[in-house]
Amino acid sequence: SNDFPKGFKYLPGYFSLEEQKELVETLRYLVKEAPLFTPVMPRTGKPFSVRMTNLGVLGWVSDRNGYRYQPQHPESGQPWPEIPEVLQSLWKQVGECEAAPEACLVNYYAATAKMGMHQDRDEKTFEAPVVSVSLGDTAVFRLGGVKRGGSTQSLKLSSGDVVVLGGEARLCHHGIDRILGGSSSLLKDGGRLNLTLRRVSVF
Ligand code: MD3
Ligand code: FE
Repeated sequence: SNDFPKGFKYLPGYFSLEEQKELVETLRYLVKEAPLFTPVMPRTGKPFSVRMTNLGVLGWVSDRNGYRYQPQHPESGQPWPEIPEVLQSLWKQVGECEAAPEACLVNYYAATAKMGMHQDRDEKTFEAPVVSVSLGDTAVFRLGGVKRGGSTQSLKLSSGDVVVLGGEARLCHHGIDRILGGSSSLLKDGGRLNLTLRRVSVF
C-alpha cells in the first residue's frame, strides 16, 4: 500500500539546493578529520559495500567482534568530530526529542553499493527517533514491518529529503535496494551520502 507506518515521517525536499551544497562542504571538511572506513561483518569479516564514518560523542562501528557504538574512530583512534550546528538544529526541529543526538552515522554509497534489510537495534533506547538526511544520488529505499518477512514498500529517497523514524517505525526493517547512479550532480564524484542522527543512551 501507500500508507506509512505510524511514526514514519517523510519530508521530501526539506533542504534547499543551497542548503545541501553548504552541508556537503561541511561534511567534506569533517570527513577529512574522520575518514570513511569500510566496516566488515561480525565473524565473517565480509566487507560492507557502504563506507562509513561518524560525528558526535558516539559512533557506530562493525568489525569481526560485532556491532557497537564507541567514542573513537576505529582506524585513527581519534574522537569523532562534533555534529555540526545545522544537523543539531534539524534534530531540534523534527526529532521530537528533549535530549540531544549523540551519534550521526555517515554512510557513503558508490553507485553499486546497497544495504540489506535490517533493524536498527544497537542503541540502548528506542524512545528517540532516528532522523535521516539523503544527499546526492537517489536511493531506492525498502521499508518493511517490525516483524521480518512481512510486506514491504519501496520509496525513492532523493537529495535533500529527510525521514523521521519514530514510534512503531523506529523498529521497522529497512534497507537500500539500489542507488540510481548519475541522478544527482551534488557530489562531485557521484554516489550518495546518508546521515542518520541518533540517540544511543537512555535519557
Ligand atoms: C527505518 N541507513 O544507517 S536511512 C542505517 O540510506 C540505515 O543509509 C539507510 O539503514 C541509508 O541504519 C536508510 C533511513 C532509515 C534510517 C533508520 C531507520 C530508515 C529507518 C530506522 C528504522 C526504520
Ligand atoms: Fe538502518
